[in-house]
Amino acid sequence: DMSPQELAFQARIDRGEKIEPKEWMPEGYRKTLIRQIGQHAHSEIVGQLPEGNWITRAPTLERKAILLAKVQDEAGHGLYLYSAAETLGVSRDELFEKLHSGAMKYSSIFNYPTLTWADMGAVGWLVDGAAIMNQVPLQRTSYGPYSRAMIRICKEESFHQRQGYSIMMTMAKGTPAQKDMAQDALNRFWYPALMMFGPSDKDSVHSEQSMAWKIKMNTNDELRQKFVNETVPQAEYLGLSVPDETLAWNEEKQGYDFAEPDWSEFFEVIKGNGPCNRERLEARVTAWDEGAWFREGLSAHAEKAAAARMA
Ligand code: FAQ
Repeated sequence: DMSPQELAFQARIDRGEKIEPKEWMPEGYRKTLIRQIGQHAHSEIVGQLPEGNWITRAPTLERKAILLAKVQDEAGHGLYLYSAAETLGVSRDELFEKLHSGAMKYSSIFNYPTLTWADMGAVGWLVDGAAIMNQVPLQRTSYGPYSRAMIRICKEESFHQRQGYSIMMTMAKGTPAQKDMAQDALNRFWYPALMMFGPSDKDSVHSEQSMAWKIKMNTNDELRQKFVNETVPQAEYLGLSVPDETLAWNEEKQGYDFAEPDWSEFFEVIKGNGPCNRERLEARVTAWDEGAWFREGLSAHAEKAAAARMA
């Protein structure tokens, strides 16, 4: 039972209007956006860690420069998304505090380790590939600052996805040992990538309301299916095999039948018990603590500059 104000708000959403920061919105809409945009921002920042792990060990200067640029883009995406969240009345410090205390999540995928150089290929190809699949529809999301952030972010994500696929092509066409590394990376990242879309629709608590508000444009299962349909031919082109014996083209649904990820593993990872959860959070908290002197210096400088302007 919606109030007249809520009915009018829903009618704006249904007409495809964008909601802007200073406008009235239901508290639930605001809270859901802060949760989703905040978690997305945290994912970008924590997502720098698995790839940052390989910058010093990239095989060539060119690969190193490309990887460095990609990881820098992720910092930019994070800052862009924190700014979008701030327009909803939450401060950046509050969001960081919630990440560091474990009160807010970040994507499950970044709790898996990156063991070999081929993982840089698999992350770009599969993780950025899944990210794009989810984020392209979000360019049409109802909240103005979020949708505009997505437009810019998607352009960079598509470069990221291609750089990953380029690494996979080199590895898959390389020596037998390199091809084995590429296959191993695909084996380890396939199911975690499928988990990025969230739990199956029947277990997704937020989908229905978020889709009515156009905070989400598709269900988790819809996007997961789309990802599998697009990615399987890419694996075939590489001459690699998707680690799913049940994988089969289904003519009727014009899509692949595929095995679901192990959902108990997913729920463990989002509870904090994945292979790298502790290490990732520790790295973020340490970076925050060790950066205190720098933040203080910036604030002191800003105060001095403001005082000088007043004088
Ligand atoms: N990981 O009711 P739903 C990137 C949680 S891309 C962790 O279905 P919702 C780029 C969910 O929060 C990755 N938690 O939830 C990059 C909820 O718990 P809560 C980031 C997950 O929100 C690439 C509970 O499960 N992208 O970073 C996950 O409607 C390479 C119930 O689930 C985005 O964030 C998960 N995978 O749908 C960077 C996109 N899935 O909050 C570096 C925007 C679900 O009540 C390198 N987000 N949960 O405690 C979304 O589209 C949605 O939030 C979903 C989840 C689809 C992720």
